[in-house]
Parts: sequence; C-alpha cells; structure tokens
Amino acid sequence: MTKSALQIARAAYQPKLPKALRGHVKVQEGAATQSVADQEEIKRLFPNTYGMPLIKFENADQAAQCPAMNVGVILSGGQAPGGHNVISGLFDGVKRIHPESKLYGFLMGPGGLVDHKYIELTADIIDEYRNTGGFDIIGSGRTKLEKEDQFEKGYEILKELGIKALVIIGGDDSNTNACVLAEYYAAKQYGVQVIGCPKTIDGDLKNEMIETSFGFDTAVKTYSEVIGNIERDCNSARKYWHFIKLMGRSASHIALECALQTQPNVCIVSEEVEAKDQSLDDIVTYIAQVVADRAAAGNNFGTVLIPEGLIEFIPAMKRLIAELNDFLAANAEEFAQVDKAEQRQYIISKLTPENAAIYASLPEGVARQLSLDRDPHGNVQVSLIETEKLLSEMVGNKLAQWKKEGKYVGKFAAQHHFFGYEGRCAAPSNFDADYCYSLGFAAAALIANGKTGYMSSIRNLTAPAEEWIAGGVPITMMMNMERRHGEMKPVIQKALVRLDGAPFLAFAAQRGQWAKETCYTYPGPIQYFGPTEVCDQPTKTLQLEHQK
Ligand code: FBP
Repeated sequence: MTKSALQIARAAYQPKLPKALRGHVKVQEGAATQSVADQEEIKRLFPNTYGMPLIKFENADQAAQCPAMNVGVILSGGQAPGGHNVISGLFDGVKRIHPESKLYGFLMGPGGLVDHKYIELTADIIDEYRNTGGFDIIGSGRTKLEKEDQFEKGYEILKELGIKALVIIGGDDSNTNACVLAEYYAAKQYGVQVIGCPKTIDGDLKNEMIETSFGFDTAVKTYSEVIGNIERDCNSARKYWHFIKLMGRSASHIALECALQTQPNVCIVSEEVEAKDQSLDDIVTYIAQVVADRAAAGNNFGTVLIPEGLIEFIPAMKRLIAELNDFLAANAEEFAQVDKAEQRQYIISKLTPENAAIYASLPEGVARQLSLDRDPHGNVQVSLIETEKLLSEMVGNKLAQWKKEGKYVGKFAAQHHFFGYEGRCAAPSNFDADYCYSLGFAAAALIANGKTGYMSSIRNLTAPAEEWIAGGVPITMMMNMERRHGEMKPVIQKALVRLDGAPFLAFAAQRGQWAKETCYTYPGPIQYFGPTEVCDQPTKTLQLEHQK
C-alpha cells in the first residue's frame, strides 16, 4: 500500500494515555447505578446487568495476575475517525495484560460475528493502521444483533476461538445491542463478557459519564475547515448563498459545533425548531428575512447551516414520520407490491387526514425519500433527504413573493452542499487519536477485571490527557424505553442538543450579529504537528460544556 507523507509521519505518533492506565491498574467501584428512565421496566429486562456500579481505574503498585485472554472486536455502524486507535489501544491493552493474549476482528460489522467471518489481528496488521482514519482494518456494517439465533450463532464462534470477551465499537443503537447481548450471555452463563465503546461522529451518545463520542472532534473540525473555506469564497465573490447540510442524524451537535467554529449567517438547530413548535414555513421565513436584511445592506451572499435531521423535528413532520414508520413497519410487504408511480397516492390514502394533507403538500422528491426503506434500526435515512435544496427552493419562492410585494430588493442565487462522508474517515485529530486509544486500553482493563455490560469511559476530556479519568459505565444506566418499529424497546437514550446547555446559549447570544454582519471565522485544516493551542484543542462544545 503506498503511503502519504502524513501517513508515514503519523504512524510514529504515540497516543497519550491517562495516568491511571499507564502503569499497573486497579479497579475502584463506585455507587450502584440506575437507568435514566423507566427503571422498573429496564430492571425487569436486564436482571443480570442492571444496577452495577460505576468503575474507575487507578494506579496500582503491583500487576494483577491475569492469564492470557482471547478478545473479539466489532466495528458497528457509520465510520468515525479513531476506530483504528480504539482497536490498537485494545490490542496493546490485552497484550500488556498478558503477551499471549489474542485479538480477533469480526469482519464487516456485527454480521461477521453471526456469519463467523473474522481475522486474527496481529502486531503487523495493527501497526499498519495506528493513527489512521477509516474502519477498513476489519470493515463495518449495520446488521442489528437482536435475535436469539444471532446470539447463539455468535456464541458458537466465540466458543470455538476461546474468546472471553467481545468489544462492540458503535453508536447508541449498537451499544444497545451490546447491552442486550451482555445480558443474554450472562443469563445463559456462557462466560462471555461484552463491552461497548462510544463511537459516532453525530455526538449524540453522551451523558454525564460519556462526555463525547469518538470521531465527533475530527469530523466537526473537517467540516469546519471546508465551511470556513466556503465562507471565504462567499465573502470574496459576494454572489451566492450557500446552503450547507451537515450530517448528524437526529441531533444538531455537528451543525451547532460547526456554527461555533465558523460563525455563519444562519444555523438552524432542530431541537429549537421542535421546542418552539415551528413549521417549515416559519423556518423558511426566518432564513428569507436574514437574506432580505443582508440584501438591504448590499450583501447578496451568505451561509446557512442545516442539520440533516431537521425534517424529523418539525413537529407536524415528526407526527407524519411517526405514523409512516408504524404504517410501513406493519405493511412492508403490501407496500412493496404497490407500483412506484402509485406509492404516493397509496400512502396518502392510508394516513390520517392531518398527516395525509402534509404528505400531499411535500415536493415529490422529499415525499418519496420519506417512504424509502428504514435502516436496520428503524430510522428514516435522513441523510438521503435533500433538505438543503428543499429550503433554498422555498426561500427563493418566498423572496420572489416579497419582491412582488415590494418587501425585498436583491439577488438570490444558491449553492448546495452536503458534508458527511467527507469527515467520517479523516485521520483522527490528536484528541481523537488519544481518546480512542485510551478507550481501547480501558476496554482491555474492564475485560481483565471480569466486567460485562459496561461501556468504556474516559472523562475530564478538556484537561491534558494525563489527567483524564478512565473507567467503565454500566450500559443499562443509559437506557430508557422508546418506540421503535412500532414497538416499545429498551434503547440508549439519545443525547440531543440541550437548549439550556452552554454551547446552544453561546450560539444564541451571537447569532443575531452573525446574521447581519459578516463575522466568518476560518479554522483551517486539522493540524497534527505544532503548537498545542493549534493541535490539541477539544471542540468548542466540550469546552463550553466544561466551563463552570
Ligand atoms: P452512526 O450513528 O452509525 O455513527 O452513523 C453516523 C452517520 O454518519 C449519520 O450521521 C448518518 O445519518 C448516517 O451515519 C449515514 O449512514 P450510512 O453510512 O449508512 O450512509
């Protein structure tokens, strides 16, 4: 494989570990935990893994005697920068516990476990992937591990390879699966531990004990670099409005962080739209007003950031999507038989009158995208909905109307962008390289200490890495009951943007000025070598959340 100059230089980077993981490690058990909501129900569903204590690692004087152990690892869901470092941290961690320990990687996501597709991850392989982006070391997939026969098929191969513990690196849905699997193996007394690791660029897997998911840092810095470049182009040519949709699934963390880093003229935050019960027309009017006000000052250009999940947060749309989800889950076969040209009419005829009217009013493309296949977890594939085009088209129509009424004088020409895949496999920033390596190392320590149903946790992330706190959090602690595929299911609660949180408040305090004036900031590309204030800054979201 030909390597770039950066790859070669980066291979030599030694990720930093928290002090507690640097020498011999001992476990400090904290208080018993309970789930964030629906305690009785979660306790009933997870009798073996509910209520376990928080774990914190501390330095020990002596090494605990631990035999060699075989461990399996799975990358699950969308790519996020740093996955390879979780695996290299896990590898180094299990080897330090015992040099004869082995690490097996299941191929192409959870499906690899069920189909018995795996490789042994040796030192040579690991060394090729240290500090690199991507998940290509073993590949990833979105197969949902939820059925007993999958658990049993998985157990067959785990038993055959003598695997003591399985590490699932994934987002909220995949860690929900990890929790269900941990409970199942515990109930069956199979002696296989299951540990989760918090991955997702979306930043929506976080809570008091998980300060951020890995990959968010690198992804937002990558998007902010290109948004800054667009802003500078925009401020040079002064003739376009750029509508930029950003990944993030439901939550607007990515859009909000990019806004804090680049100070665009508009950033829509889905969670605010929902809280204020805004309609699509309210959002369009807001953007059009910013365009008109800037035009009045002679500025026919600007940038608008749009979170990809927006459509699901407009309350009327949300009700429509909820009914569509339930209807399509229950009638998938019948719907598949309907001729493509008839599908829109078919759906309209099956929905309640309120939802049918909204569905009928949507542009053809958006309506079709809403009825497309859900992902294996039952989510609408929001990344396929072209909200940036929908909004700019509607803003254009509104401005044309205002022009006729004499309320707007100006020119409106739009450019569209969607940033998502561009950032998911970027070479991890120093923050993600260190954080991920530490998460993998902590996972090894959880395994060596016999834990199951835990998520690896590294906290105090705005401090230098050596002061980070390493430990584990029972996954049941993060769970609540939610409707999925038309049924109530135990799932990890998604962390959406909090409107009373410091990042949103900082944004809200400045957005009026950003709308009127041109306050763009240009973060530039991620730097891997150089002064620490350039290379090692955590995200603004983390910094603001940690400011007391
Ligand atoms: P995860 O939750 O699996 O980390 O997904 C992240 C994400 O990039 C979302 O932001 C996006 O909506 C989705 O994956 C896209 O999915 P796919 O990779 O299947 O196109």
